[in-house]
Amino acid sequence: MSTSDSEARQHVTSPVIVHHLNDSRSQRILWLLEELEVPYELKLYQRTPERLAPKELLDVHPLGRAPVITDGDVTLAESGALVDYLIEKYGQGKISPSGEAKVTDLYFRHFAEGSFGPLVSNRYIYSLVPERSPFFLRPILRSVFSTLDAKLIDKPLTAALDFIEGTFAKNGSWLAGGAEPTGADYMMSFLLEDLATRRPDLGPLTKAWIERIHARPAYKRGLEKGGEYAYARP
Ligand SMILES: N[C@@H](CCC(=O)N[C@@H](CS)C(=O)NCC(=O)O)C(=O)O
Repeated sequence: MSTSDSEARQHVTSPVIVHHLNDSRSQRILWLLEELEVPYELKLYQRTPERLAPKELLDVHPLGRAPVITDGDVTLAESGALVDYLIEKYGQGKISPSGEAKVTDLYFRHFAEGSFGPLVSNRYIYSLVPERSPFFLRPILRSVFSTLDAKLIDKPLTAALDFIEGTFAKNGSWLAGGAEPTGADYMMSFLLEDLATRRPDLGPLTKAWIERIHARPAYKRGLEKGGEYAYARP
């Protein structure tokens, strides 16, 4: 059997299970698997009233967060690792940028959870803490966290969004350039979708990119299968 026959067979009999949490980063994994046309089984987990993952996810991975996949004997968490793993194992060369695009793709795959994600998450947490506090503390906590946001988040987040907008101006439809999304777009999707629901001043090219993603049939299939996902409906 040739390598490509073996890859094709592997493709059809993929034993991938995605442990998917509603309203979460695991939506980007469903989008990727749909684009790659890899069959997969979905196990759905519902966030608790505190918006945390349910304890059942701890049975799959010691950190109990989404996304996690199991693929035969492999159990893997961390969406950047999953995007790389799935593209390498099941991509059949469909997502293989080269030259400058390869470097840009590498950069954004790491920038997403390494630098950009913490800014997005911290902004969310800073807004959440006062609202989840006893009512008599809220005014003071709002003031403290809004000062923290202004000092620690606003400037780097604005710079990052300008940089992302500039990347679209340079590279066109997708972050690394080219006619199809690459790992960079899968990795950045959840974070910019999330931000779009709370920060309406995203650049026009960034907004158009989100709409381009939402219009893709594979994205829509993933959304339908994954269920509740607040961020696809800004
Ligand atoms: N950097 C990790 C982040 C994982 C993460 O924080 N996932 C969130 C969902 S978006 C989660 O499971 N939250 C529930 C919890 O922390 O209990 C990744 O990209 O996979």
